[in-house]
Amino acid sequence: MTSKDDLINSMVELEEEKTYELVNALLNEGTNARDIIDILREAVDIIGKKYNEKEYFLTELVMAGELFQGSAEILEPHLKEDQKAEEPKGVVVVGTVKGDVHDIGKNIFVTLLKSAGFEVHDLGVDIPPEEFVKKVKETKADYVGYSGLLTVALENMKRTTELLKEAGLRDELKIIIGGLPVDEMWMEVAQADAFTDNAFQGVEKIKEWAGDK
Ligand code: B12
Repeated sequence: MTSKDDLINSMVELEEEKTYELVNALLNEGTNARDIIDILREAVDIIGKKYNEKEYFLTELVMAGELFQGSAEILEPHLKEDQKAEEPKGVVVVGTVKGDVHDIGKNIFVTLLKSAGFEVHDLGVDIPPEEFVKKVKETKADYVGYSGLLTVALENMKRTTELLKEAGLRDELKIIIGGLPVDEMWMEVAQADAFTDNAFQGVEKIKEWAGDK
């Protein structure tokens, strides 16, 4: 039997092949794909601590991001929920706000949302407010998700909502914010409708808004 610690160790050591092998092994042994994502996140936290202690550097953090994304691709088919409806359950525009390039968490949220049957437009990272507004108009989005891990992200979340208001789009939309530091204060400043530091909860929130609980 593959243990959770084997996967954590292999990810922390940034062993690419071994990490993918262990992800596959855990899946084959019946471990839930969501639980595997949680294990990987634990490993990223350890990598982050090593970075703070100057044992690891930016290169290692970037590699960790790539490993996480590669593992998420293996897990994606196993995250699919029962999808009877052909029509998407709603249109969601997602992006990491201007000034911030962290995208590991955002990518997980996007993967889960697609798996849950939503049409998702992922803008990427370092996205200026104007680009959110343009995409919301173009896609007639129902929901918007801002991701941000840096303290400076908050100001740009706020600015994005203000621009959506100016464009007359805010009332038709529900906005959710996500990322490690977000809390109720962030939600209020960003004038969002919900916040979470957990991608699964974020998807549950959007499903609730879409009337699909
Ligand atoms: C990996 C990492 C990086 C990588 C990012 C790689 C990538 N492709 O994303 C790189 C090396 C690029 C990086 C760069 C920097 N980083 Co960095 N980084 C991290 C680290 C270690 C992990 C972040 C992570 O990916 N966690 C794992 C994911 C899965 O968790 P998550 O992001 O929280 O996402 C989950 C939820 O929050 C949620 N979620 C996320 N987004 C969204 C969106 C929505 C809509 C929803 C619903 C949910 C949701 O879903 C996810 C799963 O549940 C953190 C420390 C830490 N332990 O968190 C520092 C950290 C975030 N970084 C930090 C800093 C300072 C930087 C740099 C400024 C460093 C530098 N000196 O250059 C640069 C900034 C560059 C920039 N302009 O953005 C600080 C931020 C401090 C602050 N308060 O502002 C942290 C906290 C480290 C620290 N303690 O100092 N970093």
